[in-house]
Amino acid sequence: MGHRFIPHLSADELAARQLEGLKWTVNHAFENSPAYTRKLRDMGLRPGDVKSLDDLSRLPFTSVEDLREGYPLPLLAVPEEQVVRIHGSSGTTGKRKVMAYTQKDVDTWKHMMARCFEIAGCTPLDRAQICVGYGLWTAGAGFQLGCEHFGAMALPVGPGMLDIQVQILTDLGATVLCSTASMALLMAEEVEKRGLQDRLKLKRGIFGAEPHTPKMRERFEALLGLEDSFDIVGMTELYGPGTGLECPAHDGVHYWADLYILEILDPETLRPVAPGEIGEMVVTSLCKEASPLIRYRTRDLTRLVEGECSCGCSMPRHDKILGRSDDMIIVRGVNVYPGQVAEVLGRFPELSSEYQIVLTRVEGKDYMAVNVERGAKDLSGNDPALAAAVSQALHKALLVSAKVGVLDPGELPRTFAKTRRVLDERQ
Ligand code: DLL
Repeated sequence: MGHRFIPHLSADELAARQLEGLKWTVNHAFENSPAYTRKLRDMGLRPGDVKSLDDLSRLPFTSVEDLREGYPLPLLAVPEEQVVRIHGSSGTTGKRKVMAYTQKDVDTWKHMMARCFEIAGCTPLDRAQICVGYGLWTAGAGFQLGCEHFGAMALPVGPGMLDIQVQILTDLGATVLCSTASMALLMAEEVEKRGLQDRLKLKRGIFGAEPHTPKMRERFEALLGLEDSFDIVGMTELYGPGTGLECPAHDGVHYWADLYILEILDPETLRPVAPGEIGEMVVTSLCKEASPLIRYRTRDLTRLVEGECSCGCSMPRHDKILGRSDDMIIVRGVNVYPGQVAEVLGRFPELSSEYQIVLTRVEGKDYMAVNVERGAKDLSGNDPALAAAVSQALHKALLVSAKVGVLDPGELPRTFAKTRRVLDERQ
């Protein structure tokens, strides 16, 4: 099918591009980045040693610790005069991750983001309201670059500022909403509160940056009157948003395998998992100049989706991001992922999509509380019975006891960035 930004590549063509990019990346990193020269030498590798794609498995891993060691410009592989931009992650845990970009890196990123607008079915007549942070965070810059390069009209509002958001939504008739999943929910609830649904022209949502549940998505799709919405993935280390996008077939996320190689590895053994199994995403960039990535361990968990997609895009797919290996919390010796809690809550139609896990320690013992919200006011009534049923279901799924608190709709905190689901008060 006629994509302007997404190339249609056969498996052989893709493999040839990957090999060329891998060779270039390893040579570039070896020659120009002292951190990589050390790493590659330690493995007994020299430039020119990569001869086939199978040689990827001989390359050393790069981790978040490598980024921290090289702070503030980790892995830098170009002279400073070629660096035109930096971006950084929010840095809520530990040091901020700061990555450098050359002009070519910025251009690759804008192309990658334009592909996302293309796959989402946008046209140059679309008006995209960009409601994410501009600044150090990659989100605003990424959507902006991609939208303009694609040729649609960018409405760069930024996050929060609900009065301005609804004004631009209605006055300028935005047709595409670009935001985090949390901001999409916040906007949807605001639109409902103000009774503005009939005045919106929104058709599509491109939302991501954090995990979301089907329930959360159903709610903002319904309240905003979206015809369709698309999960967008990305990370600061690999340019920013737009490393992949869910397509209209909604059967996984197409990722740009001509720009980076994705391996799904067992986080313990660091060997490939069986096809279709869940593992850690490990990425190797193929044309990133300023901060190349060789087998970067993202900590994100997903699986590959096999086969061809009915949407006609030849780029391979991974499942949505199911969580992060460092999201795991340990309660009384039991491993718990927030996503598991979300999944259990999804089975209760009486509840909204929102939840918060609070961990405390009393006299050396861990306690887990899970606060949830009723989906609508008129569902109030038998909260103790509902709390008991949810608690029982959580215990069955997690093998941990949780004290469940049922709150009023909208009582849990809303955010326009990424929602923090776990409050660990044990330290
Ligand atoms: O969150 C980039 C981004 C902005 C992506 C806007 C999409 C939209 P970081 O702040 O570096 O970059 O965080 C990257 O966020 O490793 C995942 O753990 C998580 N993440 C990103 N997108 C999704 C998603 C941006 N669609 C980290 N679903 C990643 C689940 C996501 N998790």
